[in-house]
Amino acid sequence: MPTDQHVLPETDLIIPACHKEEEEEYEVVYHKPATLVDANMHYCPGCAHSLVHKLIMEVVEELNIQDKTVGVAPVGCSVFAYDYMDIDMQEAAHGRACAVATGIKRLMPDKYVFTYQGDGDLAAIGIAETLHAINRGENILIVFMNNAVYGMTSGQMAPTTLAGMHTTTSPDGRDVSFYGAPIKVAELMANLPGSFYVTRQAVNSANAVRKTRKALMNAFKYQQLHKGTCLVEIIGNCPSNWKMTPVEAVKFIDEEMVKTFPLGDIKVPNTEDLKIF
Ligand SMILES: Cc1ncc(C[n+]2csc(CCOP(=O)(O)OP(=O)(O)O)c2C)c(N)n1
Ligand code: SF4
Ligand SMILES: [Mg+2]
Repeated sequence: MPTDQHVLPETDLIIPACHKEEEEEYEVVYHKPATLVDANMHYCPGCAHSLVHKLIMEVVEELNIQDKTVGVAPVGCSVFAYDYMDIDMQEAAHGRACAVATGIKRLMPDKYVFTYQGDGDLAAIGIAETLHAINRGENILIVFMNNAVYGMTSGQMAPTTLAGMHTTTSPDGRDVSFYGAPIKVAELMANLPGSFYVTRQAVNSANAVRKTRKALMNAFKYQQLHKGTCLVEIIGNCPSNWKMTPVEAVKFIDEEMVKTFPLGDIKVPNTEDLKIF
C-alpha cells in the first residue's frame, strides 16, 4: 500500500548544462532504415534472415525506391518478410517466387522487383521456376538465402546440405553417393545466358555484411539496365536446426560452409554495360 512518503514531488526535471552539451556532441552513426517496419521479428536469435532483411531495406532507402520496389516472399522461415519490409510485397506459393516476380516485372517494368527465397524454396521445389526465369533473363533480383537446411520445417536435408552434414533426414550425415552432392546454385545459374550478375556472399562478420550490402546495392541498380537476372546468394545460418549457438554457427560458416560454397563474384557485368553509372 503506497504511503505519502513514496510519492515524488512534482518538480521539473532539470538537466545539468554539462549533460546537454554532451548530448549535442553525439554523432548518429547508425539508424534503423525507415523502410523497415518497427516490429519485433519472429526469427530465432542469431538467424541471418533478420540481418539480410535490414540490408535490403537499407539499400531501398538509400536508392530512394521504396514506392517503386516490389518484393516476393517465399514459403520458409522468411514467409512473413512482408510483415517487416515496408514496401509492396506479394506472397508466393512454395518455390514459385520467380514465376510471380516474372509476372509483376513484365506488367510493371519500371518497378524494382526482387524475390527472397531459402534453399528449400529455391533449390528444391522451385529449382525449375528459378532456372527458367534466369534462362529467360527476367529482369529481376533473386536474393537466395542458403542455410543448407529446411529451417521452417525443423531442419530436413536441403539440396544445399553439405556432404556429411547431419540433418533430421540425414541423421548419419549426407551421403553424396546416395543423395547427390550439394547443388551450387550460383555457379549453376551463372552458366545461363540470361544471368547478368551472380555473386555469393555471407553475413557472418562485419566485413561480410559490408560486401553483401554492396552486392545488393549493385544488383538493385542493375535493374535499370534491363540486361538480365541478378542473383545474390547469401550464406545464411540456422543455429536452431544446426544445433549450434549463434557464435558456433558464425564459425561454422567460415570453417565449413565456404569450402563448398566459396564467397565472391561469379559473374560480373562487363564495363561496357555499366557505362551509364
Ligand atoms: C507445396 C509445399 N510443400 C512443402 C511445404 C512445406 N515446407 C514449408 S517451408 C519448407 C522448406 C523451407 O526451407 P527453406 O526454403 O530453406 O527456408 P528456411 O526456412 O530454411 O529459411 C517446406 C518444405 C509447403 N509449405 N508447401
Ligand atoms: S529455424 Fe533457422 S532459419 Fe528459421 S528462424 Fe530459426 S534460425 Fe532462422
Ligand atoms: Mg533453408
